[in-house]
Parts: sequence; C-alpha cells; structure tokens
Amino acid sequence: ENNLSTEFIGRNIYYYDTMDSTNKEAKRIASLEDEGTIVISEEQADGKGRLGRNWVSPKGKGIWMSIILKPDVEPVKVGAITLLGAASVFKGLKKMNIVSEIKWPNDILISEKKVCGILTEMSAELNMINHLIMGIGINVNLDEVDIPDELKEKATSIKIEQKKEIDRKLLLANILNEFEKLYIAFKDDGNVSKAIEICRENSVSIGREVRVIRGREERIGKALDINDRGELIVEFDDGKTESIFAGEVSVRGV
Ligand code: BT5
Repeated sequence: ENNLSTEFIGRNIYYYDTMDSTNKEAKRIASLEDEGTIVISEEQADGKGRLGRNWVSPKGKGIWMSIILKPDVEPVKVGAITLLGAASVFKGLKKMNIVSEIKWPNDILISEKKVCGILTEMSAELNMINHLIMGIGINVNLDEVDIPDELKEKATSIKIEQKKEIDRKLLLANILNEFEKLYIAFKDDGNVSKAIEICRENSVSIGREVRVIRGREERIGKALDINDRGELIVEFDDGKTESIFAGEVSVRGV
C-alpha cells in the first residue's frame, strides 16, 4: 500500500480470501460504491473470462481484482477502456523490469503465452453508463502445477517466466498508479491516445495474421494497426479493410 500514489483508484479496497468472482461482487455493490473502489480476492471459485468462459484463479497465486468505474461518457466510448487496463498492466510490469506484450484487446503475454486477461463489463441505460467493471486477472506466482494441462500451451505465469516469486502488492500498486493516470485523461475529455500508443507500440497483434470470429463467421486477415478509437484495423484476404471493435469479435493469432 505504501507504493500506491493514486487519488481514488484503489483507495477503497474490499479484500476477500475467497469469492465466486470479483467481477460479480463488484457488480453487486457497484451502485453503492464510489468510483475507484476495488474488489480483490485471494482465490475465485467461479472466475470468468469473456463469453462466460472460465478463468483459473488459484489461491494466493495471482491478482484477481475488479475496479468499479463511473465515467461520464457515452457507452460507445468504453470500447477503448479495456486498452487502458492492458496498457496499465504492461506499464506496471515494465516498472518491475518485466517485459511483456499486449494482445489486442484484452490479453498480456510473456513469451507469447497469456499471463493476464481483462474482462470489462458495463451497465448502461438511456445512453448513460451507470457503472463499468474492469476485471483484471494476472497469473503472478502460479507454478506449473497450477496451470491446467489443457492451458499449458497458451498460458504461463510471471513466476514461471522470471523464475522468481513476484511481490503481488508492489505489482498491484504499480498497475493502479498507471491506470489512474490513463483513466483521468479518459474521463476528462475521452482522451485515450496515450493508452493506445502504448498498445500500438507493444502489440503482438500488429503485423500478424489474426482470426476474426463473429458469430459463426470466421475470417483470416492481417492486423495492420490500432486506430485512435482503439479498434483493430484488419486487412482481410479478400483485400477489404475493416476496423474491429473490441467485444464484437475475438481475434486470435493463427
Ligand atoms: C479473459 O477472458 O481473458 C478475461 C479474464 C478476466 C479475469 C478476471 S480475474 C478478476 C475478474 N473476475 C472475474 O471473474 N474475471 C475477472 P478470455 O479472453 O475469454 O479468456 C478466457 C480463456 O483463457 C479461457 O477460456 C481459457 O482458455 C484461458 N484461461 C483461463 N484461465 C486462465 C489463466 N489463469 N491464465 C491464462 N489463460 C487462462
């Protein structure tokens, strides 16, 4: 906590030993809580990824947390907010001399394997956001045995990659410090340029083949860039170029 230098992000923390999902808990309490409140748990019994997928969250080994946000912007502007999270995790790791890469829109990779996933959920009505929950899951000190066999090819932890235990509190503080800076710019005037620049410069996706899945339709293309709305620009094999909005598709390195 000593390393936390934020004004409001993480100034109110609900800390649990166990929880179904910190995103679920954050949604349950969001309307009563101030912006920047965090729910964090040592383990999650029902951690969630996107589209209802499961998120492995073993006890005492990771950072499983959710930030409650109440930005006064239109719902269409939140697409880019996941990138604020990704950029903050990237920068927080970098501060500890840990090199990672960002996989648009919501993953952080080390050595091409996932160490962090982000799940942003929003409650909105009448074109106004009630609240937004940014769930961040980071595999900090997981050992090989903590990673299920079926995920071993695509998932890793910081400890496995760095071959040493990482201070979770320090990493958390670094990430929250970075996040608040980027979030204030976003809140003030919708400015996400800094976060997008970080994602662009440290992206594994750009220049690579990606698979864009929309419902049942699956197309292969090449990711060219991230535009200033945070969308991924993809050139498909038929020569057409489209900008892909986070949440509308899932993109995988082929
Ligand atoms: C994500 O989904 O990457 C978003 C993960 C968000 C987790 C945080 S933890 C705190 C908060 N509370 C929650 O309940 N959730 C958030 P997605 O892109 O859909 O990736 C999910 C897929 O990643 C799964 O289907 C697995 O294949 C894989 N996976 C599951 N657990 C993993 C882990 N711990 N590390 C790496 N990959 C994992």
